[in-house]
Amino acid sequence: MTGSTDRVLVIGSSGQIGTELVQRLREIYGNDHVIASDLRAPIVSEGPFEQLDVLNRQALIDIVQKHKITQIYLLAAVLSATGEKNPMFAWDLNMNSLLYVLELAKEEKIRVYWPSSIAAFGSNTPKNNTPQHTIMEPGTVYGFSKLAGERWCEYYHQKFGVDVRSLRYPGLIGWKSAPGGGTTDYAVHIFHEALEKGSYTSFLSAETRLPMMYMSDAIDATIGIMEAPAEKVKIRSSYNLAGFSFTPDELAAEIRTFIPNFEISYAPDFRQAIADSWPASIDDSPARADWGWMPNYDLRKMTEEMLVNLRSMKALVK
Ligand code: NAD
Ligand code: AKB
Repeated sequence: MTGSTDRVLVIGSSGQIGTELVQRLREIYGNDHVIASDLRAPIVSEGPFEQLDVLNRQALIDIVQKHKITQIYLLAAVLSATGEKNPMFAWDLNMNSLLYVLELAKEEKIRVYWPSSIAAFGSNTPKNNTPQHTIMEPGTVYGFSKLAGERWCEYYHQKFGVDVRSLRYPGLIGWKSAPGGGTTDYAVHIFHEALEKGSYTSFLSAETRLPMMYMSDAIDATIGIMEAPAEKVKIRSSYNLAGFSFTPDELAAEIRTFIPNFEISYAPDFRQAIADSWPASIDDSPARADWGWMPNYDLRKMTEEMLVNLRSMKALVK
């Protein structure tokens, strides 16, 4: 359990997940116990923020020591689509940030959260109900970095006793923050454009089925695994995590139940090949059995919450 003496550092706090995670952590542990950090300043800040380039190793060490950090959530990364445009940079950021944090965690006895992704799987992986342990062989630099990162996490746990915990997130959908350059980003963009224009052109084809999750469930899972007793966290590479799966066509049909005239068209680009190499659905039974993971949202509930919240947010900024 995180106690009142814990001090949490979130690296990459201004991104899609960080924005919501910091809010939720601060509601639970208090503003001053959660230090946000990123290259970019947050849009709204209700607690301490440190500007940090995580690749500046000394700056990272200084912040950890200054705030007497006991837990790190490492979210800074280049995602799948952006990674294919600059593979060397994606590898550098995604790998070195993790290695710096794991080394620091070893020295300072810090608990670490680091996310993997469904991108760690590849086109030889069983596509439906993808098991926890199976063929991996990712096809993107982002995917290589996630698979290698998983191996490093398990290694630091086994060799040095580092308390590192990880989830293989599916595509995440939320209304509070924008996605940061992934293949699943269409599933957020579609809601904005449905409300603004009544239509959307998808960069993935109509029948592309991918595992997805509402952000609120992802945050619950993240805090859930970090708070679980250590002995319940039996997998120290990364746990499969599932919400629900859908295609762009099915998501459009669901949006039409709220916006009947909504229209979707398709213009697949380079992201189609990435999506085609990923699973269509995930078996997350080990996460459910080991530390009690259970999602709350399905496609319908997520769609309704996205449209209701984005509609009020857009009305406020008009
Ligand atoms: P994001 O791109 O929205 O946010 C990443 C944040 O990291 C950005 O705010 C960026 O400014 C910051 N950052 C980049 N380089 C940095 C540096 N050198 N130092 C400090 N900060 C830096 O990404 P996200 O969607 O919030 O993803 C967070 C993590 O979750 C990543 O590891 C990602 O691979 C993983 N993940 C995300 C999803 C998803 O659907 N969002 C799915 C699977 C896994
Ligand atoms: C991406 O599309 O790159 C991410 C992910 C599933 O890792 N959303």
